[in-house]
Amino acid sequence: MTLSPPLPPRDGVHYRACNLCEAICGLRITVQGGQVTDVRGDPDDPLSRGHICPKGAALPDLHADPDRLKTPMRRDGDTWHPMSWDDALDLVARRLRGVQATHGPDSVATFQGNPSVHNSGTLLTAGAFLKALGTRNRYSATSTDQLPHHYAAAEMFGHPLLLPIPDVDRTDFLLMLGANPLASNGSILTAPGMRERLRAIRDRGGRVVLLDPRRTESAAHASEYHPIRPGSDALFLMALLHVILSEGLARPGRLADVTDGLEDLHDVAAPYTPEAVQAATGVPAATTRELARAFARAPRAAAYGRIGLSVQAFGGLCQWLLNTLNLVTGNLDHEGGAMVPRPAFDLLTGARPGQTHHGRWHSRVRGLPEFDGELPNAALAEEILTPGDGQIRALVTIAGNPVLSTPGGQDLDRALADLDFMVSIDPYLNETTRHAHVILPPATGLEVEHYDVIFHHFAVRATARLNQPVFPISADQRFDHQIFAGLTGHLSGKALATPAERLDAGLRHGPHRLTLDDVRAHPHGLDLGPMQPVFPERLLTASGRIQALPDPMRRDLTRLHAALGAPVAPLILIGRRQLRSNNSWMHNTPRLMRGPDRCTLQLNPADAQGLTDGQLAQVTSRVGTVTVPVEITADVMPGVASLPHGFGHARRGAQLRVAQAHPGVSLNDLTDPLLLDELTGNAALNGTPIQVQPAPQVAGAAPTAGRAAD
Ligand SMILES: Nc1nc2c(c(=O)[nH]1)N[C@H]1C(S)=C(S)[C@@H](COP(=O)(O)OP(=O)(O)OC[C@H]3O[C@@H](n4cnc5c(=O)[nH]c(N)nc54)[C@H](O)[C@@H]3O)O[C@H]1N2
Ligand SMILES: Nc1nc2c(c(=O)[nH]1)N[C@H]1C(S)=C(S)[C@@H](COP(=O)(O)OP(=O)(O)OC[C@H]3O[C@@H](n4cnc5c(=O)[nH]c(N)nc54)[C@H](O)[C@@H]3O)O[C@H]1N2
Ligand code: SF4
Ligand SMILES: [Mo]
Repeated sequence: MTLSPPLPPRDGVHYRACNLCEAICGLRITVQGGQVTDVRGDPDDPLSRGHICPKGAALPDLHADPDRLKTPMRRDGDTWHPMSWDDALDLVARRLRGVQATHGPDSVATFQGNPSVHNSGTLLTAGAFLKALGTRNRYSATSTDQLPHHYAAAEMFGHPLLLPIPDVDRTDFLLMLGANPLASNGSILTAPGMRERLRAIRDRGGRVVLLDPRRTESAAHASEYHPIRPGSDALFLMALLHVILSEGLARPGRLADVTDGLEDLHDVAAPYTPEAVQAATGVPAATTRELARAFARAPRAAAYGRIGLSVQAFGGLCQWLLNTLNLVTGNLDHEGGAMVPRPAFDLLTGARPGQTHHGRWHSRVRGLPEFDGELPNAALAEEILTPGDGQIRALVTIAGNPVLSTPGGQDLDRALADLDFMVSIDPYLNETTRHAHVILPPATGLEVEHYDVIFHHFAVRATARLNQPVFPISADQRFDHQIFAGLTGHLSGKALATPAERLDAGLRHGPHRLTLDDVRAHPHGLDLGPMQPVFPERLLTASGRIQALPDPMRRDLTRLHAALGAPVAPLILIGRRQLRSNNSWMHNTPRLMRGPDRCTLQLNPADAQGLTDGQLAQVTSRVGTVTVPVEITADVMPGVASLPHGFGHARRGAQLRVAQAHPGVSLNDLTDPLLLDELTGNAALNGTPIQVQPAPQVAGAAPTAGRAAD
């Protein structure tokens, strides 16, 4: 097969937002002679105001990556053959329906990864494909990520997307736990340029307090940093609540009239004095008391916690407690507190009260509950590997690399090799998609039209911006939405509305009554103003009231109480994000991989056990062993080790030449699929007990950090 040549981009300056992470920075991209010659932040973007990070600048490299796939590929043993789109879509639909005809509708599973929410084409069309497929075995990155946020929002406010965002631009006190926006650029907090936004809080006399087991990049920009033991945050937050309620500092304000359960919080928090939780959290009782009083007395304060508070054993309780602290201090739905954004394209338009579901069905092997139509992905490998009625026999992956991103990834790696059929909608042949029988590679990055449907829901300021493609695609390429439209057509005969049609309709019905043309006419983005109060009007609980103490949370407190005196493992592993990584998938970009290898195990000097900086250590958990260089640093607290996720590129059969030269090891070869937040089913990726020892010396062998795990 010969490919049609790519078309050159139009010379001149292109404005579009970066869709790689949640910051959605406006970019100014210059093209000369068919080449991108410059990428910088767009100073006229009303949200990002010129911010950019190294990944945004690397978008042209992603575009030019010789390893990126552009035409469908079919695997025959270990060799891959290109095929036409018509043949590929037809083959995939036939094979999926064939497996379902033999083994039942749920024998086909789906996994949706992170970039599917960063691409409006995928987001607005993949749902119809999943519906046509009709399986209950749906999985996504949500259950290794923000599921506890959704769970708490659904229980307290009636919808998983009613997520309060810290109003960082107007607050006087930001209490931040388990988030590192200086590396991640913010999450469930679309506020590009957090360095400047944190500085502005301090400059106006406010306070930024960070609690994290690791003194992170963000700690340097906080007013103060306190180490906290992994997984103990719910105890710490309970102690804050205890002080506020027992010292009469609660001021829920106008929302008290529309809230149930406020009066029960006092008794529930009673056992959690700062002194009682001190040993478990590592935070001195006096510090906790002072923080509680200062938070309650600050004119405008916001409590915010991200991945560190959701991918842990008490994720659901943590997110409930953060909302509750904001609520009892009068900061929920209040300027400078935590507010629910209302974007121009509003996914909640038309949502009715009492419509959020969970626990309608359960996973077959471990009985884990569904939430909003999805099962916890900690169950995926066992659902493939455990024989019996209802076993998964085929898998569709969409924009995901679960072999590297889900707990016990090596089990999943083994499981995928066992499937009757697997198809991946993904532009790369990576650690996961190498198991596929067919890869359908979409156009991506600077080639796609994109309107951010999700992250405006989490943005500190309402804006609207349409991304026009910089590069035209060749006749052989397809967009995600074309692939899903094609597959849906084959499966059900249904035609899908295009993303542009959906966007236009959504904008017209949204709170700002815009059209896609209105947005198109503003290449730097339309500024629609700061967040506004939305409660009680937008509450979607069946009662129409806020639930301050939902029953599932009340029940889960038994588990939390048991953690108070529980023994702690001597060494606990947590994850780490790095500015120049994007989960598992941008390690193939040379300019992001320059410099020393970054996949190191950070250990406090007290835990070094004779290991010296750079020495190879063997790290073992209940589920696996990896060999990785150590970095001895007082930045991690004693008893805690930190390893970045998304590495582990030594597995054979992928086509990622740059990444394979810096393979590192996969954190998720150590994380344990049995460790969950039992309330929500979210994976507890942070908090894995490990042992560390010097790696055995192999005579004559050069040290390598990677592990050929195949
Ligand atoms: N231990 C540990 N594990 C973690 C985490 C952690 O903190 N610690 N973080 C978790 C979190 S928060 C997340 S979100 C997950 C992320 O993990 P996944 O959701 O599995 O996502 P990625 O690893 O980013 O892989 C993204 C895939 O999407 C493909 N892709 C990129 N652009 C496009 C596109 O436009 N269209 C399509 N169809 N595909 C595209 C890439 O090639 C890549 O294969 O990892 C989770 N895993
Ligand atoms: N550069 C870059 N940016 C990214 C990503 C990326 O991979 N690279 N991934 C994107 C994605 S998918 C997401 S979801 C977001 C995540 O965004 P963030 O949540 O801001 O990401 P992290 O940097 O992982 O920050 C989590 C912090 O929690 C700490 N932590 C771990 N365990 C605990 C604990 O038990 N308690 C407390 N208090 N802290 C704990 C860790 O040390 C870490 O500093 O980032 C997004 N942005
Ligand atoms: S911060 Fe995120 S959105 Fe902004 S340039 Fe970097 S990767 Fe892109
Ligand atoms: Mo994520």
